Amino acid sequence: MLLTHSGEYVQLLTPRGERVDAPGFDPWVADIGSVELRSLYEDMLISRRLDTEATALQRQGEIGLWPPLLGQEAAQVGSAHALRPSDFVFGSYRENAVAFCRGVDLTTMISVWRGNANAGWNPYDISMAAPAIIIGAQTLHAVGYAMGCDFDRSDDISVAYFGDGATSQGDVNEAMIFAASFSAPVIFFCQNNHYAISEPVGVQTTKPIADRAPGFGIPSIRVDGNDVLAVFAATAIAADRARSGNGPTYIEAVTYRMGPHTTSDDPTRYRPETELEEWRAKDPLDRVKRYLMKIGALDDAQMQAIDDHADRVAKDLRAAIRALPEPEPLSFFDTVFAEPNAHLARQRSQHAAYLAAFDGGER
Ligand SMILES: Cc1ncc(C[n+]2csc(CCOP(=O)(O)OP(=O)(O)O)c2C)c(N)n1
Repeated sequence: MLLTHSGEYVQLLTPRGERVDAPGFDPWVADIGSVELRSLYEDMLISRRLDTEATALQRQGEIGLWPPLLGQEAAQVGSAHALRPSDFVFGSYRENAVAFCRGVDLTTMISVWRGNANAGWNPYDISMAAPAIIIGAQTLHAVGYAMGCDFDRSDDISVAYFGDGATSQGDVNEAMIFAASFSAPVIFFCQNNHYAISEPVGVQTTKPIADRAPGFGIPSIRVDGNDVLAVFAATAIAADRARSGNGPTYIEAVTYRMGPHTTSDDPTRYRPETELEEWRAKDPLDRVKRYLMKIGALDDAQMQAIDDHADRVAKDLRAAIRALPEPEPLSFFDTVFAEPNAHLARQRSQHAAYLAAFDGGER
């Protein structure tokens, strides 16, 4: 049976770096040899480097806020690699490794968090919508887009990424009903990172999250979200189902948010250190590294080259972010609506007057 929703999860690579068989899933990763796995590892490592760099930039006052993805690299990189460039992705604010895999310009991505841009990247450049801050709203957009693919007789699909907390949101449930009713070619990709800010997942559900989808008529797969191979296989299966007219699939990737919700959160107030230790042992990068080393597909020189690459990306990003020109404060009013209107014009002039009050050091 390919699809499971029993509380067990699919795993192909154990935390100790052992490859285990998972009938039904193995064929979907048959093309992933040493070279491909090394490149998945490299993308995960760069994603982690970007994430820690962005966190550091926030701590140094260079950007205003950052939602870390530390610990979720396999869920994001594994799923993103199973998609085609023409498939369309709808994510929340945390899918920055997905955006990286889709080829986003990193400076553009981070400029939003510095206040230099409103929405970040151009969705059509990377077939990925701008990040959704409203929890779960993007699931409705993804279903609508998928239905559009159907109407256009295209075999492109869409993917909605969301968190465990979002599963309690009305929008997500409405999206699932619509997707099931219209057999929309969409993947619901839930990263169960165990927390919705300070709320543990047990407050959202007392059952595995994947158990919900069959009630909507959507088959689900529960997968080890820290296992890049298992996530790739699950997403490839779901994408194939959608492309071949079999409608939506729900994936619950069981992972863990190692950092805070955002840089303004303090997880020590609600999260036991022992839990963190437990998940540190399941690190998504370590297991791939161990496996690659075990099969002789990664040596010290290759490792150094990957580290150097990640360092270069981070260094270039830092330089580009610091070189961004100061934004003109009133320009933000220009991009709220397509047409000017009196309400916004009033707000603009009031804000201009407020800023003018600072001239000459007066407050
Ligand atoms: C509709 C809505 N309600 C509440 C919030 C405030 N909020 C921001 S993040 C968050 C938790 C989301 O948790 P989850 O869906 O598990 O995603 P994660 O941040 O863990 O990736 C909440 C409640 C919001 N942004 N939108």
